Amino acid sequence: MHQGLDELFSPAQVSRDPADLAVWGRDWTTSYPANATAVVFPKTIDEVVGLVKLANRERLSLVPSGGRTGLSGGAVASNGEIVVSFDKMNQIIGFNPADRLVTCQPGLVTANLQAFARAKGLFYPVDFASSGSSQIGGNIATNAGGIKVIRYGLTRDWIAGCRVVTGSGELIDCNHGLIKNATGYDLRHLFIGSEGTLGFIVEADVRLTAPPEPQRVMVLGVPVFRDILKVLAAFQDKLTLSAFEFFSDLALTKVRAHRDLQSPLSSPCPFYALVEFDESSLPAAEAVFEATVEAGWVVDGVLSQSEAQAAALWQLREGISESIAAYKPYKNDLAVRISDMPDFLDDVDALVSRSYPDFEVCWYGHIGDGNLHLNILKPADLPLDQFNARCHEISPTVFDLVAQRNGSISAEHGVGLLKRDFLDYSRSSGELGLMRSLKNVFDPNGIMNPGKLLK
Ligand code: 2HG
Ligand code: ZN
Repeated sequence: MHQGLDELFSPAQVSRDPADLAVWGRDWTTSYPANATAVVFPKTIDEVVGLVKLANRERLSLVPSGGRTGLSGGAVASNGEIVVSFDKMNQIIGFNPADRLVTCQPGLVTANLQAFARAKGLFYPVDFASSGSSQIGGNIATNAGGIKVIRYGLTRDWIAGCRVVTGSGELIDCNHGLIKNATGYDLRHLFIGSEGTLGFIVEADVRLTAPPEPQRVMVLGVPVFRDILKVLAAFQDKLTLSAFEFFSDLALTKVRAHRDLQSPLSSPCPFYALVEFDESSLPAAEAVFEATVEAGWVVDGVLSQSEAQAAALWQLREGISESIAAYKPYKNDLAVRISDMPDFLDDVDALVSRSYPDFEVCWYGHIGDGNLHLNILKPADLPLDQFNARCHEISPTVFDLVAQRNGSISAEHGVGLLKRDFLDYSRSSGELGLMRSLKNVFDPNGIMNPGKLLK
């Protein structure tokens, strides 16, 4: 089957082994079956060009695959597609200290990029729980966010250039690592966040920066949901934050049970905020902490005294997603402006408590970026399809609350398959029409990750 693949690649670079197809045919989403025809492992850009040309000639569908840590089904192959894994294009191929640029292949694991930057006395600030397996190409294709966005922005902000093989098999070189380049449409930004629907990112120039001071972490107990925003404003008024995260007590219970972790405070609280900042801001942070206690927004808090303690506090937040995976959670990744967040929280909270009195609802996320992760946990005795059907019934109402505020139905997890049919809650029909036209320009035969992002 697909003989052309065997002409293009060595036997070690093509697999049709069902065990491999089951692994490379999916990401971290649980609702879509893996059903790939083959997985290929290109080693060079030329091989990717050859593959895309072959796919155009023979009308083969290609699904790009990085670390497969996505949560929206963007890298799932359910319809007999060929998975294109970048696992064998995983090297750093250049470093220029004067430009502070690393040139890397798309399969480079995020944590390896972070470690490389550290070894050079520099810092790659985009970080998330999946950094040990996610790959830079996938991060770019989804414009990955994570836990430091409040200070350092998203993946988009760190990509100074990229080489891309478009859906018609043309290799283009975008922006060449320049800081300034006012020569018209910046195609680089079209590919960032395009979820493999326009082309394959085959090389990237990633910007590094100076490392921050040592960091301190506080975890605060906040009894009232919307008061978390008052706490955020109080901190932001007095210091620059590296992170401002939150989680509910239910989320804490799950992560503690899963990883056998200590409770951060002496008694439980309905919500917690995790604040990270430079060590030199400690006096300011302590003063803000006292003011928030006096105001009645915060009831208790803990401050890291060592790097190990900071890491332990971070586990309470970063381990949540993994700790609830076994509950087959129905995921929402919502964003509104910070100024809209207090009322949005009230409305979503009221809606889910009304709609799901019998379900556990797990709240956490990057509230400092206006981004909420709302995970509805499946009761053990409810079949998955019935559970998903019940959640689907409410989704339009949740998305209405998002749309009323011009928010986003996918803040950082992408659209993939999971949010595709709801895209019009966040994008106008005019925008969707233009997005489809762009897709046709870059991928005229519709071979690039078909069915993802756009119908
Ligand atoms: C996180 O912030 C990740 O932990 C995963 O974006 C969120 O599992 C989720 O819903
Ligand atoms: Zn997140």
